[in-house]
Amino acid sequence: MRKGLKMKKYLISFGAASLLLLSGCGGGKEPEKVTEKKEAPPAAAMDDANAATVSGKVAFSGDKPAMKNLSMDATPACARAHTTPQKSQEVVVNDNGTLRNVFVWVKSGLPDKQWPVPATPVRLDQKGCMYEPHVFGVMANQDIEIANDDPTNHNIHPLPKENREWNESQPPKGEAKKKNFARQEVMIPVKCNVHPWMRAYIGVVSHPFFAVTGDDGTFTIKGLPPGTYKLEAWHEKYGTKDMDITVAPKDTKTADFEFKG
Ligand SMILES: [Cu+2]
Repeated sequence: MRKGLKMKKYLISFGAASLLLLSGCGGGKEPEKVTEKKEAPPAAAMDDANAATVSGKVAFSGDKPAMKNLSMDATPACARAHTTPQKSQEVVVNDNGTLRNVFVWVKSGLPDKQWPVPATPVRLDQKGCMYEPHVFGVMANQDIEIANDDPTNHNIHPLPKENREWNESQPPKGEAKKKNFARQEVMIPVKCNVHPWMRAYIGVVSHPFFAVTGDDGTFTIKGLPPGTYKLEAWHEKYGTKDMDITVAPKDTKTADFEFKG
């Protein structure tokens, strides 16, 4: 009787262990990167045949704020890189009345799955003592390649709340650094300890459904599984706006946002 019970227990724990092993194998090629989670969620199969697309534009209304010129006089090497004064990128209103550098992402509604992490890094340049791009997205655990194209030292200092903070200098034309953030965090501000005007924002997302508005103020998010989602648009000065959206298989939906100055 007692022996039988023990055997049953053993069988149950063995079953649980093999399940864990199986789900571990399903987590993708890079199991070492999901060690933070006790149990990795199952790998997401990208269903391209049924994928939906959400696109839209981010309008700006109200008075367009005047952006101040950045003073780079403290570092002549930075000032020399520009023939005209550089403006703060805090608010960039495009010629067509849209807002640039808005980070749009699927905030909730996706199944809890392990989305494939792109092997290609996202590049962050330091050029003329400005970050390029000013706002960008990356998947959790995807590499960010940070390059210094300037003849001066920079000191890259991301200020995360959910991820590990770090702070490293990079010599002129120094070797590119490869970094990544393990946890979702929208957004992580980045500053340079040498040049106080330098600022970038990184959106770290656990899935690939995000985009940033460019010089036409539009964004496109492709490959979405059919479902109901909360979209969020983030802007560094004007904050966030949410929108609920439902997409059917192969749907193409429009989601327009507006921020007021
Ligand atoms: Cu710098």
